[in-house]
Amino acid sequence: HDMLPRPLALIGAEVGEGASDAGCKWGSQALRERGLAAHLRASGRAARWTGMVRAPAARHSAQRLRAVEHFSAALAQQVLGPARAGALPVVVGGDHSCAVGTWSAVAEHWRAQGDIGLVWIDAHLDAHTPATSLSGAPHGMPVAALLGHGSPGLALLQGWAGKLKPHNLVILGARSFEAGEQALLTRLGVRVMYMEEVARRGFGACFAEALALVQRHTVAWGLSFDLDALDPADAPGTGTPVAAGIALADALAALRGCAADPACAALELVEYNPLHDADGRTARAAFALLKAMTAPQGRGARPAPCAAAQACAELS
Ligand code: EXY
Ligand code: MN
Ligand code: MN
Ligand code: MN
Repeated sequence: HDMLPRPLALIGAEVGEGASDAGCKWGSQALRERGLAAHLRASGRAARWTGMVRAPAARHSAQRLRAVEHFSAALAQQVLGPARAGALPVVVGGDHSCAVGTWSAVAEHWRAQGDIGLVWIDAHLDAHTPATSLSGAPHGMPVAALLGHGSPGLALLQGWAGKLKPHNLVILGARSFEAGEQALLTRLGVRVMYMEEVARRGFGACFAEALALVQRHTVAWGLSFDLDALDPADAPGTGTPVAAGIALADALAALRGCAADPACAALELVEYNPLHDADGRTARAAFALLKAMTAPQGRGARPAPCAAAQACAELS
Protein backbone atom coordinates (compact mmCIF):
# COMPACT_ATOMS: atom_id res chain seq x y z
CA HIS A 1 0.00 0.00 0.00
CA ASP A 2 0.95 3.66 -0.16
CA MET A 3 1.96 4.39 3.41
CA LEU A 4 5.43 5.89 3.73
CA PRO A 5 7.82 3.23 4.98
CA ARG A 6 8.84 3.72 8.61
CA PRO A 7 12.32 5.12 9.17
CA LEU A 8 14.90 2.59 10.32
CA ALA A 9 16.48 3.13 13.74
CA LEU A 10 19.79 1.25 13.73
CA ILE A 11 20.97 0.25 17.18
CA GLY A 12 24.43 -1.19 17.75
CA ALA A 13 24.52 -4.00 20.31
CA GLU A 14 28.18 -4.04 21.30
CA VAL A 15 28.26 -7.26 23.25
CA GLY A 16 30.66 -10.19 22.96
CA GLU A 17 30.57 -11.17 26.60
CA GLY A 18 27.78 -13.64 25.79
CA ALA A 19 30.21 -15.81 23.81
CA SER A 20 33.47 -17.61 24.54
CA ASP A 21 35.06 -15.64 21.67
CA ALA A 22 34.18 -11.98 22.30
CA GLY A 23 34.96 -10.85 18.71
CA CYS A 24 31.29 -10.17 17.91
CA LYS A 25 31.49 -7.20 20.28
CA TRP A 26 33.01 -5.21 17.42
CA GLY A 27 30.56 -6.37 14.77
CA SER A 28 28.10 -3.47 14.86
CA GLN A 29 30.86 -0.86 14.90
CA ALA A 30 32.50 -2.51 11.89
CA LEU A 31 29.24 -2.55 9.92
CA ARG A 32 28.57 1.06 10.89
CA GLU A 33 32.01 2.19 9.68
CA ARG A 34 31.46 0.33 6.41
CA GLY A 35 28.41 2.52 5.77
CA LEU A 36 25.43 0.32 6.63
CA ALA A 37 23.05 3.26 7.15
CA ALA A 38 23.81 4.78 3.74
CA HIS A 39 23.50 1.33 2.14
CA LEU A 40 19.99 0.94 3.56
CA ARG A 41 18.97 4.48 2.61
CA ALA A 42 19.67 3.60 -1.01
CA SER A 43 16.43 1.61 -1.12
CA GLY A 44 14.43 4.71 -0.27
CA ARG A 45 13.93 4.52 3.49
CA ALA A 46 15.26 6.92 6.06
CA ALA A 47 17.87 5.13 8.17
CA ARG A 48 20.20 6.32 10.89
CA TRP A 49 22.02 5.02 13.94
CA THR A 50 20.05 6.01 17.03
CA GLY A 51 22.16 4.26 19.64
CA MET A 52 25.23 2.17 20.36
CA VAL A 53 25.09 0.19 23.60
CA ARG A 54 28.30 -1.37 24.90
CA ALA A 55 28.37 -4.19 27.42
CA PRO A 56 30.65 -3.85 30.44
CA ALA A 57 33.80 -5.95 30.05
CA ALA A 58 33.78 -9.29 31.85
CA ARG A 59 37.16 -10.54 33.01
CA HIS A 60 36.06 -13.99 34.16
CA SER A 61 33.47 -16.30 32.70
CA ALA A 62 31.52 -16.00 35.96
CA GLN A 63 31.05 -12.28 35.23
CA ARG A 64 29.66 -12.83 31.76
CA LEU A 65 26.06 -13.40 32.77
CA ARG A 66 26.07 -10.28 34.99
CA ALA A 67 27.58 -8.24 32.18
CA VAL A 68 24.89 -9.46 29.79
CA GLU A 69 22.13 -8.72 32.29
CA HIS A 70 23.30 -5.12 32.72
CA PHE A 71 23.71 -4.74 28.99
CA SER A 72 20.25 -6.17 28.26
CA ALA A 73 18.50 -3.56 30.40
CA ALA A 74 20.40 -0.75 28.66
CA LEU A 75 19.70 -2.17 25.20
CA ALA A 76 15.99 -2.52 25.97
CA GLN A 77 15.82 1.23 26.69
CA GLN A 78 17.52 1.99 23.37
CA VAL A 79 14.95 -0.15 21.53
CA LEU A 80 11.90 1.24 23.35
CA GLY A 81 12.66 4.84 22.32
CA PRO A 82 12.45 4.41 18.54
CA ALA A 83 9.62 1.86 18.88
CA ARG A 84 7.54 4.45 20.74
CA ALA A 85 8.45 7.08 18.16
CA GLY A 86 7.09 4.92 15.33
CA ALA A 87 10.42 3.95 13.77
CA LEU A 88 11.43 0.37 12.99
CA PRO A 89 14.17 -0.72 15.42
CA VAL A 90 16.96 -2.68 13.69
CA VAL A 91 19.35 -4.14 16.24
CA VAL A 92 22.79 -5.01 14.89
CA GLY A 93 24.91 -7.39 17.00
CA GLY A 94 26.87 -8.31 18.82
CA ASP A 95 26.52 -11.84 20.05
CA HIS A 96 23.02 -13.28 20.23
CA SER A 97 22.58 -12.58 23.94
CA CYS A 98 21.41 -9.13 22.78
CA ALA A 99 18.10 -10.72 21.76
CA VAL A 100 16.95 -10.64 25.37
CA GLY A 101 17.09 -6.84 25.45
CA THR A 102 15.68 -6.39 21.95
CA TRP A 103 12.63 -8.64 22.24
CA SER A 104 11.91 -7.77 25.88
CA ALA A 105 11.58 -4.16 24.76
CA VAL A 106 9.37 -5.10 21.82
CA ALA A 107 7.16 -7.26 24.06
CA GLU A 108 6.95 -4.43 26.59
CA HIS A 109 5.99 -1.95 23.88
CA TRP A 110 3.11 -4.13 22.59
CA ARG A 111 2.09 -5.59 25.93
CA ALA A 112 -1.17 -3.65 26.33
CA GLN A 113 -2.35 -4.66 22.84
CA GLY A 114 -1.34 -8.32 22.83
CA ASP A 115 1.39 -10.91 22.34
CA ILE A 116 4.35 -10.71 19.98
CA GLY A 117 5.63 -13.41 17.65
CA LEU A 118 9.23 -14.15 16.65
CA VAL A 119 10.97 -15.98 13.83
CA TRP A 120 14.41 -17.08 15.02
CA ILE A 121 16.81 -18.05 12.22
CA ASP A 122 19.88 -19.78 13.64
CA ALA A 123 22.15 -22.82 13.38
CA HIS A 124 21.59 -23.18 17.12
CA LEU A 125 18.59 -23.38 19.45
CA ASP A 126 19.91 -20.82 21.96
CA ALA A 127 17.51 -22.31 24.51
CA HIS A 128 19.81 -23.26 27.37
CA THR A 129 19.38 -22.23 30.97
CA PRO A 130 22.45 -21.86 33.17
CA ALA A 131 21.48 -25.30 34.53
CA THR A 132 21.58 -27.09 31.14
CA SER A 133 24.36 -25.13 29.37
CA LEU A 134 27.63 -27.03 28.97
CA SER A 135 29.59 -23.89 28.02
CA GLY A 136 27.96 -21.36 30.36
CA ALA A 137 27.86 -18.93 27.41
CA PRO A 138 24.88 -16.54 27.65
CA HIS A 139 24.49 -16.33 23.85
CA GLY A 140 23.28 -19.92 24.03
CA MET A 141 20.44 -18.86 26.37
CA PRO A 142 18.33 -15.97 24.99
CA VAL A 143 15.44 -18.11 23.72
CA ALA A 144 14.98 -19.72 27.14
CA ALA A 145 15.10 -16.32 28.84
CA LEU A 146 12.48 -14.85 26.49
CA LEU A 147 10.23 -17.86 27.17
CA GLY A 148 10.59 -17.10 30.90
CA HIS A 149 13.21 -19.71 31.87
CA GLY A 150 16.73 -19.61 33.24
CA SER A 151 18.48 -16.61 34.74
CA PRO A 152 15.90 -14.37 36.51
CA GLY A 153 18.09 -11.37 35.65
CA LEU A 154 17.34 -12.02 31.97
CA ALA A 155 13.89 -13.62 32.14
CA LEU A 156 12.51 -10.80 34.33
CA LEU A 157 13.80 -7.88 32.28
CA GLN A 158 11.22 -5.04 32.34
CA GLY A 159 9.80 -6.63 35.48
CA TRP A 160 7.86 -9.53 33.96
CA ALA A 161 8.63 -12.94 32.49
CA GLY A 162 7.29 -14.75 29.43
CA LYS A 163 7.94 -12.14 26.74
CA LEU A 164 7.30 -14.85 24.16
CA LYS A 165 4.67 -17.56 24.35
CA PRO A 166 5.94 -20.87 23.02
CA HIS A 167 3.33 -21.10 20.24
CA ASN A 168 4.36 -17.66 18.95
CA LEU A 169 7.99 -18.67 18.30
CA VAL A 170 9.44 -20.60 15.36
CA ILE A 171 13.12 -21.54 15.11
CA LEU A 172 14.51 -22.13 11.62
CA GLY A 173 17.77 -23.70 10.44
CA ALA A 174 18.94 -25.44 13.63
CA ARG A 175 21.66 -28.05 13.19
CA SER A 176 23.90 -27.76 16.28
CA PHE A 177 22.39 -28.11 19.75
CA GLU A 178 22.45 -30.03 23.00
CA ALA A 179 19.86 -32.32 24.58
CA GLY A 180 18.98 -30.03 27.51
CA GLU A 181 17.89 -27.08 25.38
CA GLN A 182 16.05 -29.28 22.92
CA ALA A 183 14.16 -30.91 25.81
CA LEU A 184 12.98 -27.51 27.06
CA LEU A 185 11.66 -26.54 23.63
CA THR A 186 9.99 -29.90 23.12
CA ARG A 187 8.34 -29.70 26.53
CA LEU A 188 7.04 -26.20 25.77
CA GLY A 189 5.87 -27.16 22.29
CA VAL A 190 8.02 -24.71 20.32
CA ARG A 191 8.02 -25.37 16.57
CA VAL A 192 11.58 -25.98 15.34
CA MET A 193 12.26 -26.34 11.63
CA TYR A 194 15.61 -28.10 11.73
CA MET A 195 18.07 -27.63 8.88
CA GLU A 196 17.12 -31.04 7.53
CA GLU A 197 13.55 -29.79 6.99
CA VAL A 198 14.76 -26.45 5.61
CA ALA A 199 17.00 -28.27 3.10
CA ARG A 200 14.18 -30.62 2.08
CA ARG A 201 11.37 -28.06 1.71
CA GLY A 202 13.43 -24.99 0.80
CA PHE A 203 14.06 -21.95 2.95
CA GLY A 204 11.36 -19.91 1.21
CA ALA A 205 8.56 -22.38 2.00
CA CYS A 206 9.75 -22.77 5.59
CA PHE A 207 10.03 -19.04 6.20
CA ALA A 208 6.56 -18.42 4.76
CA GLU A 209 5.08 -21.03 7.10
CA ALA A 210 7.04 -19.70 10.07
CA LEU A 211 5.84 -16.17 9.40
CA ALA A 212 2.22 -17.30 9.17
CA LEU A 213 2.57 -19.19 12.47
CA VAL A 214 4.05 -16.26 14.41
CA GLN A 215 1.40 -13.90 13.01
CA ARG A 216 -1.52 -16.11 13.95
CA HIS A 217 -2.05 -15.23 17.63
CA THR A 218 -0.10 -11.99 17.87
CA VAL A 219 -0.42 -8.25 17.29
CA ALA A 220 3.15 -7.83 16.02
CA TRP A 221 6.09 -10.01 15.02
CA GLY A 222 9.84 -9.76 14.67
CA LEU A 223 12.77 -11.49 13.06
CA SER A 224 16.04 -12.41 14.76
CA PHE A 225 18.65 -13.50 12.21
CA ASP A 226 21.82 -15.15 13.48
CA LEU A 227 24.38 -15.03 10.65
CA ASP A 228 25.60 -18.52 11.61
CA ALA A 229 22.34 -19.86 10.13
CA LEU A 230 23.91 -19.18 6.73
CA ASP A 231 26.29 -21.59 5.14
CA PRO A 232 29.86 -20.76 6.25
CA ALA A 233 30.80 -20.40 2.57
CA ASP A 234 28.57 -17.30 2.47
CA ALA A 235 29.22 -16.11 6.03
CA PRO A 236 32.51 -17.30 7.53
CA GLY A 237 32.79 -14.29 9.86
CA THR A 238 30.53 -15.40 12.68
CA GLY A 239 31.14 -16.38 16.28
CA THR A 240 30.22 -20.03 15.85
CA PRO A 241 30.11 -21.23 12.21
CA VAL A 242 28.35 -24.55 11.53
CA ALA A 243 28.61 -26.49 8.24
CA ALA A 244 25.71 -27.07 5.82
CA GLY A 245 23.63 -23.97 6.36
CA ILE A 246 21.17 -21.79 4.46
CA ALA A 247 22.38 -20.37 1.14
CA LEU A 248 22.57 -16.57 1.22
CA ALA A 249 20.71 -16.35 -2.10
CA ASP A 250 17.79 -18.35 -0.68
CA ALA A 251 17.63 -16.13 2.41
CA LEU A 252 17.70 -12.95 0.32
CA ALA A 253 14.91 -14.15 -1.95
CA ALA A 254 12.64 -15.22 0.90
CA LEU A 255 13.21 -12.30 3.26
CA ARG A 256 12.86 -9.56 0.66
CA GLY A 257 10.42 -6.90 1.83
CA CYS A 258 9.33 -8.78 4.95
CA ALA A 259 9.60 -5.67 7.13
CA ALA A 260 7.18 -3.77 4.88
CA ASP A 261 4.40 -5.46 6.88
CA PRO A 262 3.15 -2.80 9.35
CA ALA A 263 2.94 -5.60 11.96
CA CYS A 264 6.71 -6.13 11.72
CA ALA A 265 7.85 -4.77 15.08
CA ALA A 266 11.64 -4.99 14.82
CA LEU A 267 14.56 -6.73 13.12
CA GLU A 268 17.77 -8.12 14.56
CA LEU A 269 20.95 -9.32 12.85
CA VAL A 270 23.59 -10.83 15.09
CA GLU A 271 26.87 -12.72 15.50
CA TYR A 272 28.91 -10.80 12.94
CA ASN A 273 32.57 -11.28 13.94
CA PRO A 274 34.74 -8.88 11.89
CA LEU A 275 37.90 -10.59 13.14
CA HIS A 276 36.94 -13.78 11.28
CA ASP A 277 35.87 -12.03 8.09
CA ALA A 278 39.12 -11.46 6.24
CA ASP A 279 37.61 -10.80 2.80
CA GLY A 280 34.53 -8.83 3.91
CA ARG A 281 32.21 -11.51 2.62
CA THR A 282 30.20 -11.76 5.82
CA ALA A 283 29.81 -7.99 6.08
CA ARG A 284 28.45 -7.97 2.52
CA ALA A 285 26.04 -10.75 3.48
CA ALA A 286 24.88 -8.72 6.48
CA PHE A 287 24.37 -5.62 4.32
CA ALA A 288 22.44 -7.59 1.71
CA LEU A 289 20.22 -9.31 4.26
CA LEU A 290 19.23 -6.08 5.99
CA LYS A 291 18.67 -4.35 2.67
CA ALA A 292 16.44 -7.20 1.50
CA MET A 293 14.42 -7.31 4.72
CA THR A 294 13.90 -3.55 4.75
CA ALA A 295 13.11 -3.16 1.05
CA PRO A 296 10.04 -0.89 0.97
CA GLN A 297 7.89 -3.52 -0.71
CA GLY A 298 7.77 -7.29 -0.70
CA ARG A 299 7.94 -9.32 -3.90
CA GLY A 300 5.08 -11.50 -2.86
CA ALA A 301 5.18 -15.26 -2.32
CA ARG A 302 7.55 -16.82 -4.80
CA PRO A 303 8.53 -20.30 -3.64
CA ALA A 304 11.67 -21.46 -5.41
CA PRO A 305 13.91 -24.50 -5.01
CA CYS A 306 16.94 -23.59 -2.93
CA ALA A 307 20.60 -24.55 -3.20
CA ALA A 308 20.50 -26.52 0.05
CA ALA A 309 17.58 -28.59 -1.22
CA GLN A 310 19.50 -29.35 -4.41
CA ALA A 311 22.62 -30.33 -2.47
CA CYS A 312 20.47 -32.56 -0.29
CA ALA A 313 18.88 -34.23 -3.33
CA GLU A 314 22.32 -34.94 -4.78
CA LEU A 315 23.36 -36.66 -1.56
CA SER A 316 20.33 -38.95 -1.39
N1 EXY B 1 24.82 -24.56 22.18
C1 EXY B 1 26.17 -24.04 22.36
C2 EXY B 1 26.34 -23.45 23.73
O1 EXY B 1 25.37 -23.27 24.42
O2 EXY B 1 27.48 -23.18 24.12
C3 EXY B 1 26.49 -23.01 21.28
C4 EXY B 1 25.71 -21.76 21.41
C5 EXY B 1 26.04 -20.83 20.28
C6 EXY B 1 25.01 -19.75 20.22
C7 EXY B 1 25.11 -19.06 18.95
C8 EXY B 1 24.87 -17.81 18.68
O3 EXY B 1 23.83 -18.79 18.32
MN1 MN C 1 22.05 -17.54 17.99
MN1 MN D 1 23.87 -19.40 16.30
MN1 MN E 1 17.77 -23.29 1.59
